[in-house]
Amino acid sequence: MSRSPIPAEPFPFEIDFARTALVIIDMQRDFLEPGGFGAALGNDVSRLRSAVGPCRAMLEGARAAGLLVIHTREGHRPDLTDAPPAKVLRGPPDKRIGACGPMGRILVRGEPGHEIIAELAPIHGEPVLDKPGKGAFYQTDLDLMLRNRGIDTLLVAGVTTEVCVHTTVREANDRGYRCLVLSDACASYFPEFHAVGLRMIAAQGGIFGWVSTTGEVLAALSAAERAA
Ligand code: C5J
Repeated sequence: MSRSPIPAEPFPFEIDFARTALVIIDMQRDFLEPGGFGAALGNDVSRLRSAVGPCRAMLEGARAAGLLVIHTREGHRPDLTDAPPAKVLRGPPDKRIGACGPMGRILVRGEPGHEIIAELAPIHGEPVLDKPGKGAFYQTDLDLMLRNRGIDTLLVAGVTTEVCVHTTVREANDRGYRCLVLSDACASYFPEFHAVGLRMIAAQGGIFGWVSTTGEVLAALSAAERAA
């Protein structure tokens, strides 16, 4: 596929879609639905819904164009051996990681709450990466997967903007990947953190990466496909 500059902050983003993957961060029931981890922390989970439609549109576009799509999930082994006590021992015991909630044990792999929401369910051939931390590179084989596929550019979407999206973009930046964050396909429980988190990525000449929208990326993808 040819290169098409995408309008972005802090400046237009040159992209080679053949070297690009879509990474959708933690669009799990535990974060987006009542009764999960996000709600247990006292958050209004409805605030994350705005990202679902744009994520879905980007997912469909990426699938149609044959891009590598990687879904991540934050969560822990049922015995919690991979969950640092400093992460678990917070808040009331009945709302902690591993406690039983309406969607099963909170933030535990294999439980209903750990699954990706139905609208964005992975399909055959799309790797699902289980991660114990905020960043998608921490204690996972993401870097290996990307390098094996010749990927150097990431389209990043998901939740939450200032936590797992930000941590992943920072990790990717340090590893030499170019990240384009899709502003409308990310969301936070705190709208002000979402806005400032995106500004932090693009500030200082793009200190961590670039920020654009799903519509701009899909338009560039269509143009690249037409030119191919
Ligand atoms: C959080 C995440 N917010 N996926 N995780 O704890 O952003």
